[in-house]
Amino acid sequence: MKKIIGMAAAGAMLLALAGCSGGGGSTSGEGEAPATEDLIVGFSQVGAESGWRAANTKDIQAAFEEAGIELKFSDAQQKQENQIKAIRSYIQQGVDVIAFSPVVESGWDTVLKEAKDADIPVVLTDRSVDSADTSLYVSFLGSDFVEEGKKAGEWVTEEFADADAVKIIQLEGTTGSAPAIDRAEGFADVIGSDPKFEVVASQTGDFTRSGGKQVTEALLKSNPDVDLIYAHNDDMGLGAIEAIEAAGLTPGVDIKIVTVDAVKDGMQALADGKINFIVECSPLLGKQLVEIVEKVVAGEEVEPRIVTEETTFTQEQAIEALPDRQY
Ligand code: GYE
Repeated sequence: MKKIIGMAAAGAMLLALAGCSGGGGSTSGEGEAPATEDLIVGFSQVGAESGWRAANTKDIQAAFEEAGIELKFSDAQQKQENQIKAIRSYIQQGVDVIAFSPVVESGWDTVLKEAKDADIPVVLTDRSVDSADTSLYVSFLGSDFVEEGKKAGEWVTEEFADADAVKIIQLEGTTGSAPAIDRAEGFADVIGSDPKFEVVASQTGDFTRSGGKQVTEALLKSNPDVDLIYAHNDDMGLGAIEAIEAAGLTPGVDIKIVTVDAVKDGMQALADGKINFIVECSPLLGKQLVEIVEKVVAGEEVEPRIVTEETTFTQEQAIEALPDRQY
């Protein structure tokens, strides 16, 4: 941290830039930008709830290793209190930058203010916070989840163009998380204008395979005539497949399934005809996160919002893409 402070004061220009990006800054000291091998970044991960998360963790750890930057890593096991503890510990240790993927959207202002007061820049990866004060973090790197929900909804309107009535079960992600809120919103935005679409049940499966299975098992009992399951991630969709098969039905045929992520297991199920459509959400954020960290500590301006580029997959496209799929 001392080195960042020194570096930020190296010239008026640099100072101004550090101020712009919301990064730490000071008015005293002199020196060079900190050497990569001296940097320490603290990262607080959501957990290990899904294939997406596993790929994201692996990619971030690999990118920092390749860049020669020390990464302190902690797994919050899907609990906000654990993330707050981890962030406080990184502040105490005086790391150069804190990065984290917030499990839920709200309740971060106090701890983010503590980081700001300690002059430690914070980068949000993957999920956002709902803090009104956007100076509490320097950048948010991740997908546009509303857009993902819209893409799922658009596929559904085309797929069921000729149907008169469509009953839908929605498997929601972790309650209060940005992807659960936004994927529900984007989907509802698109299908909501046509009354033939009815969401007969919507419950959280916490982004896990077992959650998706349990919720689907229960919901199929009260809604045996459902036409479609919209799962906020592949893992819950894969759990739903197990529940549908256990009920003696054929996933992808009797009940259609649309999911988000496009991790290998999901893509395999899509290629096998058990899932009908997947909206991609890329977990490969490591390289971009390293770039942001390097810019922030060099006092350069960083984009406040960096949106991940992603596509969608049909069953045919999944068969083609699978052999080269990285995650
Ligand atoms: O879609 C899901 C994971 O935040 C984008 O979290 C991420 C989501 C991802 O558990 O599989």
